[in-house]
Amino acid sequence: MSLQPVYQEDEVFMFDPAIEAMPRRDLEALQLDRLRHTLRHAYEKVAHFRRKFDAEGVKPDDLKTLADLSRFPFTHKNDLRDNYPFGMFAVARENLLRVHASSGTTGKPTVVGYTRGDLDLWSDLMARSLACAGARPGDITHNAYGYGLFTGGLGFHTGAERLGCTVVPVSGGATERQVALLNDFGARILCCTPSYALNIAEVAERMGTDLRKLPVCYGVFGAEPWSDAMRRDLETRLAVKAVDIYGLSEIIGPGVACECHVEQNGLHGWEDHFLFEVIDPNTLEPLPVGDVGELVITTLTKEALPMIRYRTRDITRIVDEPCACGRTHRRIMRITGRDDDMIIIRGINVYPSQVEAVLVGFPGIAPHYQLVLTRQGALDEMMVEVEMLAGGPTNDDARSRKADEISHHIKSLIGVSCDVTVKTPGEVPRSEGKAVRVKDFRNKPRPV
Ligand code: DLL
Repeated sequence: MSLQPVYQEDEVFMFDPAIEAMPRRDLEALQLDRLRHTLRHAYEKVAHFRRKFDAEGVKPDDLKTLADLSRFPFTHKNDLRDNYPFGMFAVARENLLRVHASSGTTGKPTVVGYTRGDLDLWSDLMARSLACAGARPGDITHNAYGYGLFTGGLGFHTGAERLGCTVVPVSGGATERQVALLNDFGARILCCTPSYALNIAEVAERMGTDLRKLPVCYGVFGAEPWSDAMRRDLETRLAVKAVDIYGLSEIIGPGVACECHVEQNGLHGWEDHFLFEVIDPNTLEPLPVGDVGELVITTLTKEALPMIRYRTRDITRIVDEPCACGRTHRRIMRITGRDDDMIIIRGINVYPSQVEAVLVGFPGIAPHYQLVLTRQGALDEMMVEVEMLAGGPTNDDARSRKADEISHHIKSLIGVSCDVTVKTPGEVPRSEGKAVRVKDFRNKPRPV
């Protein structure tokens, strides 16, 4: 296999330049028009929305400006569960070409569905996102997102085809084979969760395959929170540009927002199809652009499953600054975590991604970790489980010194006291999709 440059700084390439670089004024006019239509569609076709609008005393025609959206009720994940499986759809079931569902670790899964038009839109948005991340027509795209009810696999698959890429539909798992295929096929684009990318890198190192020498030059990583420290680590191990992509099944799947490879600084939210708000999760009031809060999304063109003010629980802020890539769609900054992932340790709020930022790159420590939560009386305790780097000292003494060092850093950087256990290499479970970062035993006994 020929050696390629680490990565090429390609020129900006937009899948849909007229839309992606649209002047804001035109974009907002388009949003208003589409929002009016969506509110009517939801009200007329979905009993749930009709009931909710009526209860709030609002009608679709009350929307005169984009700001009027704040008068309309929110939609929650539970609304989908309560209407399980098909009660939230605005079209007859026969008009759905596909359904996806969340894994539903708590309670019933949430089911989402797509008309032919929705699938077309999703492919376009994923093609747009992949191009934004650095993919080009003709690229080999290695897709290690899980195929199945999860939206990752098929979302990337149809989007890459729409862009004109050659897709390797490998799905998650069988990591040695992933390494062999990356080596043999020479993919330029790697698509998977950041935690799985790390797993692939580690297995490649063990197999003696130097991923840095392969043609892969862009990693399109998302579906879970990750930190800038993790980005740097992945960029070094894989010699790629690591680009963040965001989405959620209730809205469409991946392709709601994506970073550009030019700035790698916040994800362009595709505002011609989605309206983004950030609210204060306590007062539920919309916050000004730039403030940190919960992301709320309204779909503007979805047929089967219009979503009005969907509370994502994802914490972020939106920035309205020009981007060097020329796209005018505002950027959603890296999601720090979900408000339901937030852990309160002795009154201090902690997101797993903050702990990650301390651990990744810590001397002598591998970038694999889990947080174990327990409850002592009324107080929550957090234990951090990490691992020594392979090849380093693994005796009890070395590990306990390292644990003290890490605990000290977490205390000084995040402000929480926690116990740290440093395990031997390979002891922390590896991810093949979304990583399990938190093991929560606060309401159940911890298995021995
Ligand atoms: O995770 C869709 C997806 C697939 C996105 C592949 C990107 C790549 P769900 O399984 O419904 O859909 O999970 C959605 O995952 O509300 C966030 O909490 C989290 N999430 C998704 N992308 C990111 C990201 C897919 N880039 C939930 N950063 C969302 C942080 C993310 N969290």
